[in-house]
Amino acid sequence: MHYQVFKMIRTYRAVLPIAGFILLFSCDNTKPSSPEAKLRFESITPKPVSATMSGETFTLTKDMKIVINGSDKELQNIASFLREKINTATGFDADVSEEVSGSGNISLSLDGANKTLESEGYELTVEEDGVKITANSPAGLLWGVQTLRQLLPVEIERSSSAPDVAWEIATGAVRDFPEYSWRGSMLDVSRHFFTVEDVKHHIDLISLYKMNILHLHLSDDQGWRIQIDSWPNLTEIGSRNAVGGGKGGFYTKQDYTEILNYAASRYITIIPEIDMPGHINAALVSYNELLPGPPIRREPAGPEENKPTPGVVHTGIEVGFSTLDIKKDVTFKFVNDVLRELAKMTPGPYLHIGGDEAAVTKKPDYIAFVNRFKEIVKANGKKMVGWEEIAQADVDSTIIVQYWSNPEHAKMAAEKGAKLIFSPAQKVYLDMQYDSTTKLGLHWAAYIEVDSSYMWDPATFVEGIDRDQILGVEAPLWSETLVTMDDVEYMLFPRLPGVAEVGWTSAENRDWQEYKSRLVNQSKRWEVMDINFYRSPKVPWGAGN
Ligand code: TNX
Repeated sequence: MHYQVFKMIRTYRAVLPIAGFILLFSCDNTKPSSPEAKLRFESITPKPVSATMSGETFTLTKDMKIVINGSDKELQNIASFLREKINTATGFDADVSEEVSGSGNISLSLDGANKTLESEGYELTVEEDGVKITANSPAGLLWGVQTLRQLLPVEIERSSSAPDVAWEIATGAVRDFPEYSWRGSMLDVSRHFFTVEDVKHHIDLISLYKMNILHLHLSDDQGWRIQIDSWPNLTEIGSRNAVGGGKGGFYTKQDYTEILNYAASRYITIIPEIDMPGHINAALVSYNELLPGPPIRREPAGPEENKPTPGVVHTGIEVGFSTLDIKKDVTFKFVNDVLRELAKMTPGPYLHIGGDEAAVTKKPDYIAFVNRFKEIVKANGKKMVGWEEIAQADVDSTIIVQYWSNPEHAKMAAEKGAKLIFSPAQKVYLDMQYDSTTKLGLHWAAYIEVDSSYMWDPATFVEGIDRDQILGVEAPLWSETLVTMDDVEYMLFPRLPGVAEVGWTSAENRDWQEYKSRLVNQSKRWEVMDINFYRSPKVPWGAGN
């Protein structure tokens, strides 16, 4: 039809104004979705509850706006996040506005979302003349924005403007909400320290895949990483080193607040962990009075024997040799002070007290410790989280137990009515090597290839646990062998998006064969983001990788 009009114009120049009129009003402007735009729509990760395409194209143009329905601060923040991404990559100067005018806009709304989407869900509609995202909560809206980001060409991830990109999105609708409310990543900042900037980067990485929990392992035998005013030596001495004798470090309260604020802007809850009563060497060597034994200081053995040595922070990677002493009053002064200060600086509802691998704490002492921690955490207005071993103590429905290795502990926790987080070491310990040739990482639990970390279901992983008791999943990243963010990225990618999907997408909706082609598409984004990832032979990355 276009060609005919064209011919008509050529032949009958005299009727040009009429032809123009016809062209303007009868012409079909519809542009079918490009194969690339379709592929992006099909590659949303984690996989949404539903996503259907309608075959046409929406294109970002320089006159676009981000329209918000109200002056709500959170709405504005989310809009600014999107604006920043779009303007940086496109070179446009899109505004955030409360005025609805023109077309080609992206509108964000906290009104009118379907209640069945619950608190974290969103609806995203892409039509030829605009995009609309609605949600019941700011978190849901951000997840919708993260989906939109994945629908845009990968150049949207650039840190400078990309010329000549057609900013096209396939039209269609996404309706989405998570399977589990706890979708976490844990970063061990004790064995090696990671700066505030590193942690922010980590937050950016997990947010792209809609994770909402960042657990910070703030203390261990090898380093104490958080300022505690009432016990200054914890950081004065206890933060000096890292595994292998490397550079230590710690977060001041101000640093910690900066991390919290950044996480909050991405709707991520920080779970701070102080590991007790074992894994406590960094504190013991900072304060002699905490050393187990009689109040008169005994002569401790040297670090080569793995005994706490005053003033010397352990730099090896062996575990299970340190403990607090339950008979000492000063022990509970310490625990009270630390948890009180930590509770005060943490707005979120949880404190993680560790509780793992207390190999040299006598069993009755261990149970008494956990019961005391429980009371102290409660008195500070927080909910206690602990590694699975705490299931041996008096845990109840107010307690969250983090399963990592022994199914008996998980069952015990469930029988006592506690809630569970699933971090099975042989599936989601992302410090595990991919295979025997991986240069970084450990392998005591397993070699974990990308397919293995994806193919499991928290609801059936340990028999006999009620789905309702499972809050979700968390992927720990222990840092004995990880020094730089490049190392961190290499262990996270490509496994982390898969763990995020285990938490977000129902088991029925997940399939490795289908998922692995989505990963290929996601990897193009990682390349633009300069993420250091493992080119697993399990994934058909395609040419150029
Ligand atoms: C076990 S799992 C640990 C950590 C180590 C990790 C190394 C758990 C609760 N404790 O102390 O860093 O293995 O993979």
